[in-house]
Amino acid sequence: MGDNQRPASHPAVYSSEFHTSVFELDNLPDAGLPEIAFAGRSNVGKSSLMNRIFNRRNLVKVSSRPGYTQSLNFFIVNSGIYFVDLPGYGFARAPKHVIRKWHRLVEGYLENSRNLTGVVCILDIRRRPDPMDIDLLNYLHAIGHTIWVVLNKADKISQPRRKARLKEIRQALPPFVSTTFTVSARTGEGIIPLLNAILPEAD
Ligand SMILES: Nc1nc2c(ncn2[C@@H]2O[C@H](COP(=O)(O)OP(=O)(O)OP(=O)(O)O)[C@@H](O)[C@H]2O)c(=O)[nH]1
Ligand SMILES: [Mg+2]
Repeated sequence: MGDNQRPASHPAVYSSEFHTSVFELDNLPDAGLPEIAFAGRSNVGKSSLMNRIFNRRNLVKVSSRPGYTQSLNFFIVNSGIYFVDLPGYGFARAPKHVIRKWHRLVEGYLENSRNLTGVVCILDIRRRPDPMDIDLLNYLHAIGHTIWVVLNKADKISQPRRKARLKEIRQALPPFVSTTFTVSARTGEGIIPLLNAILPEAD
């Protein structure tokens, strides 16, 4: 499990590598490492955000086609923590059996992983959180997970319009969400404050 031999792009992440893709709950890795999961609506930029954090162009597979990520994808960060890319929800055209499988896999993981430190819940800053987003947040809160709410694609909203967007989004979020992180996977804006929150003990 060597490092990337790349210059440190960020004070908190100095190495990242793909570990495994999990399609069945029986195959979850049992290394006992702490895990941080990335969840959110399909196409919101989960995989892109992870690439940005890793400073890798395509370590995590990205597609403009919604529903691209279908498995739980485990990456080892800084040789000691898993970042887990989850398949997105709300992919309207997904066949029913795919949606059922998503629920089994993702919920089974979220409810049973003993190593989950928290879940990064990603929203599109251009859109009001919808009932599926709110359901996910309430569900994670109910099962006791730490949640970081991230508003991605900030590059798509001009500075003058941001304040009103943030206000609208925050009003729609459940009251237990006290902080949001505005980021752009495309430009890298906001990534350092996010990492400082999710990796508090990083150098
Ligand atoms: N403008 C802009 N586009 C983004 C940003 N993040 C992701 N995208 C684009 O959004 C699309 C979806 O990105 P992904 O990272 O594959 O999204 P995902 O959430 O992993 O999607 P699924 O795997 O389908 O759940 C791609 O075309 C990305 O290039 C961002 O910060 N800004
Ligand atoms: Mg993805």
